[in-house]
Amino acid sequence: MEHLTIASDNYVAFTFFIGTMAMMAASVFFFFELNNTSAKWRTSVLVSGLITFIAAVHYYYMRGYNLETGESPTFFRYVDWILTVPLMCVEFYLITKKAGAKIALLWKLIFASLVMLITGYVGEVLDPAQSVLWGVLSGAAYFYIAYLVWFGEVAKLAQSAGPQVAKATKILAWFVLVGWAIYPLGYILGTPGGLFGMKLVANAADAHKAMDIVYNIADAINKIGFGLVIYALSRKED
Ligand SMILES: *C/C=C(C)/C=C/C=C(C)/C=C/C1=C(C)CCCC1(C)C
Repeated sequence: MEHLTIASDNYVAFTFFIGTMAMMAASVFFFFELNNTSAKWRTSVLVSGLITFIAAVHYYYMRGYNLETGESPTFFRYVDWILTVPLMCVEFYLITKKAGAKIALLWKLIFASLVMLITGYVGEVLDPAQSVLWGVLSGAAYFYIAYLVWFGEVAKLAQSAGPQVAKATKILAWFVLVGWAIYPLGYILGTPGGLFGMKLVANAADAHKAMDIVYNIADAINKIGFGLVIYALSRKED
């Protein structure tokens, strides 16, 4: 069998490798810190750990796939997102539950996140010729989630859940608005439709590389950062 090493200029493989390590380290941290977490916040911190753990397993796989084939592990990327993004919705639900969040709010968030991801997958894999259309549909679901956490039910409930929860929810809302917005940038770089027909990376192979690097950076920021905000909240309020 051929022995595969990461070439020093292979930034895609490098970010898959660093992503694997970062997700593993974050998972160990969240899981071990459960011992020092009050009962009130234990489920939230556990979910933070599950998000990074699921990502660590996928990253380990995607790292190997990318190294062996040189291609984008798009299918496993989306399997990861389909598991972890709804878990981030669970985080919003858990921290606003004390202020009276209903299970219907959780389903609304999960439904919107599934629409966002399924339409994104269709645009990347099943119907790339119409990638702009699918990207716009996905973006609409994304804006709905951003609306819920900035001005809708999540924001309102967080306001009545005490200053610490309100503050943490505002930081998480910034993650959704800025951190999550990195993903459509990767999509625009990597899909044939580009930005409403304008291609930012001409060569298809380079486009996929750019997309993978952007997605890998976004995942590290959003999964680990999101979890750390929840962790910090669990320290301030026990
Ligand atoms: C841990 C993984 C996370 C937080 C993934 C988030 C993914 C998105 C916010 C993806 C959004 C997309 C659009 C808004 C339009 C283009 C297609 C997507 C799926 C890349």
